Amino acid sequence: MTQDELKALVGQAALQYVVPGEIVGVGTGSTVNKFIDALAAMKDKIPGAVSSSNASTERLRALGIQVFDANEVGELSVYIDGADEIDRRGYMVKGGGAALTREKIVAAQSKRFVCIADESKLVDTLGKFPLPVEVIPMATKRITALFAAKGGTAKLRMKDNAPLVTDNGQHILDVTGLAIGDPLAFESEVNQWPGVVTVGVFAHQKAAVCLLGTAAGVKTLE
Ligand code: ABF
Repeated sequence: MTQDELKALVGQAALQYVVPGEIVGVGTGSTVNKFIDALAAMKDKIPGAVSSSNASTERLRALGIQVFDANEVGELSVYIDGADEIDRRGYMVKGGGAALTREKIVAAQSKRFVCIADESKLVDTLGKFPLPVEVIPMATKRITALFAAKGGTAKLRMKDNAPLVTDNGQHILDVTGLAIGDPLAFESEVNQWPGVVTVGVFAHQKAAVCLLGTAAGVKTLE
């Protein structure tokens, strides 16, 4: 099976976690796009979705699924999103699509995080994928130095020859050279550096379930 087919497989499998009659939290990325496409088949069974990015909002609306503002709704029963890396404990690195801040907000608003990913995302230790960190631009230099002290190299993410600007008007640093053995402690520490908007380690908002697309079918890790 191709990687695209594996993504479609888990996108479809995630439908079983959507609670009829309830608003669903929807993440961002190519795997989630497969989920959104599958969700169209049950759009009459749910009031709509809360979305973690402008891109997902557009896709949901184009399929006739209503999108609610996070402030208009209460706690969500489930949030479905992809990951750049996930370990067997459900800890993840996210933010390759630059939507990490809104993803963490919707994840925190949800009782259960269901991660959908192809098997290439499963790792023993987080950190091989460059860690995305959304930052306030004036703090970039200082945060780069703080990561250097941990052995990491932070690079400003660019788009069309200019720093990429997130949906929240901020910048992204991608940090290589880290091995994140204690994701909970790491997330807590980096979170309190002034100028960090969101660090792409999702340990406090880890996945409760991971639907992993493998050549043998969908594997459920809980
Ligand atoms: C989002 O999309 C992310 O946080 C992660 O960066 C990415 C995964 O993308 P894909 O499904 O395209 O691999 O969920």
